[in-house]
Amino acid sequence: MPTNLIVDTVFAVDALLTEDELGWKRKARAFADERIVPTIESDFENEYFRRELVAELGAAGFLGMHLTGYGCAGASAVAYGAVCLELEAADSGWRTFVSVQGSLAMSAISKHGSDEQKSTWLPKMATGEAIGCFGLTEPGGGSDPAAMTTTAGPDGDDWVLNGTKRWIGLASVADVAIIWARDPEGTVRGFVVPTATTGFRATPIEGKLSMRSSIQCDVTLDNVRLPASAVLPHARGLSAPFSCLNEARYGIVWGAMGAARTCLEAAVERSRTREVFGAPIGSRQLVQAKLADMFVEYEKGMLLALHLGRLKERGALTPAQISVGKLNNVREALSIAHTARSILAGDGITSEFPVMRHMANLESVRTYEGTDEIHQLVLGRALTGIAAF
Ligand code: TGC
Repeated sequence: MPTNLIVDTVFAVDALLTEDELGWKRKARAFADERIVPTIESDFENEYFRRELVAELGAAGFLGMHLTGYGCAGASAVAYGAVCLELEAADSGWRTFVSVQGSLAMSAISKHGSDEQKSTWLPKMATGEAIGCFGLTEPGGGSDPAAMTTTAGPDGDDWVLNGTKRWIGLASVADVAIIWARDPEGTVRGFVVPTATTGFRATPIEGKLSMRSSIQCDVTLDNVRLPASAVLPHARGLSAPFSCLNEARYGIVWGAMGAARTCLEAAVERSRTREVFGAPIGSRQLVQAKLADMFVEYEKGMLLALHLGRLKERGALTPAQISVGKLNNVREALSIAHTARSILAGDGITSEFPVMRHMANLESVRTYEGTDEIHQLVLGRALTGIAAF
């Protein structure tokens, strides 16, 4: 069976996309197949971030593609989701790159920045000439950004930043960091920080067994002095960084289904070709039951992603709805990866198949941008009106 037959059956999700959206999807799939898949196993093994792909992602128009103006494509939410799907079908690390660049760093500037900040950074970030990162999370409170201790103190016309951030994607290769810090009144403010600024230091976190083709860092801000023009003028309070997290979480809803699809395809292919007890394992009812359950969850996840995308295009997507998508699709993608690994048996733990790599990556995806538990609590609050954080 051709591998893409799976996606074209049952609910025919591709048939629900516009020609423009299908064009983006095909372009991303070709990019993933030609530029990521051939080297991803060794890059993952060697913890190698393939820097040259950044400009190629920019040339393809994927960086900040859902934004409008300043060199960005102004594509639909579904087109962006479809690109996330195809990139993550190759590896979560590269979907993460596109998310950090477009959904977090560029979105922060686009939503909350001045005209000068937009014209300085967005065109360069859209082409990949400049890499951005997003410094929100701190060592003392990943799930609780309100526990933020990084400070921004005014000093004459300047601001001076002090503090530490953790798990900041791409920070050590970034040209610009969006840093969130508290001002003396306790209000969370955002700052556009060129990473060459004295006092900014990013150190890659070592020993990761997940997202190994990507980079996550500890960041220290030691008396980082910035001009008044560095503050994001339209960002006040935690709702500003959360508005960017909404964008990134939305991309994950789609991306996770890409990882799931690759695992499902590997399991289907194996079930047709691997013979045990004198017959293909796919002829066994137990294996077919597993495949059917994986497939049902994959198709449901795709329909959920598409529904959220259409809501987003109408400006009607709520944070609670995004939580449904992030919680469900990552949880089910991980379950699909686990089941695929069981169908592949011992070979499933090797890098001959992409399944274990996706499974390891999805553990990170399950944790960042709001853990399962955080999204359960967001939904618990939406249902009961009671916050149980
Ligand atoms: P609370 O502190 O009471 O509210 C603060 C303000 O934020 C508003 N808000 C939102 N606004 C827009 N979208 C959302 N999703 C929002 N969630 C909250 C809220 O209305 C309030 O506004 P205002 O105007 O009243 O001040 O926060 P809360 O009680 O609403 O939320 C608590 C909780 C636990 C849900 C929230 O803290 C949360 O989502 N925690 C998880 C944080 C998280 O996802 N962290 C991961 C960050 S990942 C990352 O930084 C980059 S990973 C990629 C990489 O760099 O590699």
